[in-house]
Amino acid sequence: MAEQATIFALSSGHGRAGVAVIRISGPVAGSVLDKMAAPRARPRFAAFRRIKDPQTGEVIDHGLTLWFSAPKSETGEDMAELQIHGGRAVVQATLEAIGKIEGCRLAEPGEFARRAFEHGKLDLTGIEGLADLIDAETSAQRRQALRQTEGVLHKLYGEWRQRLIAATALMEAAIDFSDEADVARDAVAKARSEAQGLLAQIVRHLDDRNRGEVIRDGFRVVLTGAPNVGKSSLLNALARRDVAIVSEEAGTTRDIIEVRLDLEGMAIVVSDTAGIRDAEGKVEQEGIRRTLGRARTADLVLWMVDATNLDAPVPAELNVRAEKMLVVVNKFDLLDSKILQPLPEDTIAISALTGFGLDRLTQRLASFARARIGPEVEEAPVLTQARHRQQLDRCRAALTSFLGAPMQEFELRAEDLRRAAQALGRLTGAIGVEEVLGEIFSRFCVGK
Ligand SMILES: Nc1nc2c(ncn2[C@@H]2O[C@H](COP(=O)(O)OP(=O)(O)OP(=O)(O)O)[C@@H](O)[C@H]2O)c(=O)[nH]1
Ligand SMILES: [Mg+2]
Repeated sequence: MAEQATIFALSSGHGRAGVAVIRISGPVAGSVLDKMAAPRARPRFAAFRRIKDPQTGEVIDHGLTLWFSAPKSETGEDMAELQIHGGRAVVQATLEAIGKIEGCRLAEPGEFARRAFEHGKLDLTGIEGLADLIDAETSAQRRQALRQTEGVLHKLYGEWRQRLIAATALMEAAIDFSDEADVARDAVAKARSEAQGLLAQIVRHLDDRNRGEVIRDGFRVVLTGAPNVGKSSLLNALARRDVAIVSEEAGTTRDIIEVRLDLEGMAIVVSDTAGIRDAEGKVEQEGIRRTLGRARTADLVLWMVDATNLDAPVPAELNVRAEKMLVVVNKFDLLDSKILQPLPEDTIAISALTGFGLDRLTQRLASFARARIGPEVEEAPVLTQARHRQQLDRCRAALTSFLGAPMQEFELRAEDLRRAAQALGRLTGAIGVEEVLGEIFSRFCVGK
């Protein structure tokens, strides 16, 4: 293998800051320290040094330096880290100085993570967990991503794959000893019972109502109602900023507008939509089509009505199951409190204008989300990504085929098990994953 380039990048955020962290990984990482911040620090100990330009000797900054020799580093290669002052000019000059050293070049997005993967420091599920951890906006997302970087999925899927490989070996033994009926029968029986046990576990793991994906991607709430009931006003009130246009003109909103909220540590994605009515205009009709589509995939649909027109019926085309629907009565401020009529049961009264009832509404949203996500169980790893679900589905299909077909066809049945194991290998990155690597690593920013 050709010697890898040494890569470097600003790993902390861009822009003015107290401290900036520059990471360097690859074969000449140590000599970067020798040339710019000598003497080199003891491995894994911080050392305060002057940081110099390797060509002119000019002092660029003072800062902490760290040295990790391979393989005990995040990437598994020699690595150095400079913690310098976070001014733009300091960072710029330091990056330029490192770039002058032979063998060094700026890292591409995700390249540090990719090297960690290539050196076996993390499997693919761990890398995906790392990307999720960096993107995490709520505490539930953070906890889930952290568990994944710590290897819960890697361990689970790795174990399953080992069991499948062992079962495949049993089928191969059956092929080798096919003229000794007893031995072959025994081996097949063992392989079958192993496959049955695994299939049950995988089915249970898949049948989780997408909990992990909801934590990761957010609980989806869609605001629907007739035009002018105040959907956009409610969105703005929940977001505490002016995201959507509000106007007394009916049919204002056409495109779907989304905001992400953090409710009690859970990510909630609220979408404002076009009001549903028999619209004439093509644009508005398209808007309504999108509303209905979004409502179909939502975790919860809010049907909003105007307090002064409580009888507005839910349109038939908004075909949502009752347990996924919450009726919200808006513009409560317009009712004369003396002639308050009782509200239909299980509805929530609010005023997007005055803020009345919004606390109660957000509490209800959070409790819907909590019910959907379920309690966070530390030990039981949950599926977090569609990519994983896809490979697990393939594994399940191969196992089902294994168990459903004639066992005498040893070769074909061994092939079923091999396919099942391959699906899990693709999941963790143990085999044939070139096609997904680019996509996974491009999610990272430069410096990670
Ligand atoms: N009095 C009162 N007026 C409100 C309230 N919420 C919204 N409005 C007013 O109702 C009108 C329509 O509000 P929007 O938020 O644009 O309604 P919408 O449901 O998004 O309407 P479309 O986008 O046309 O479907 C605006 O004039 C708002 O100021 C409320 O709680 N009380
Ligand atoms: Mg609107």
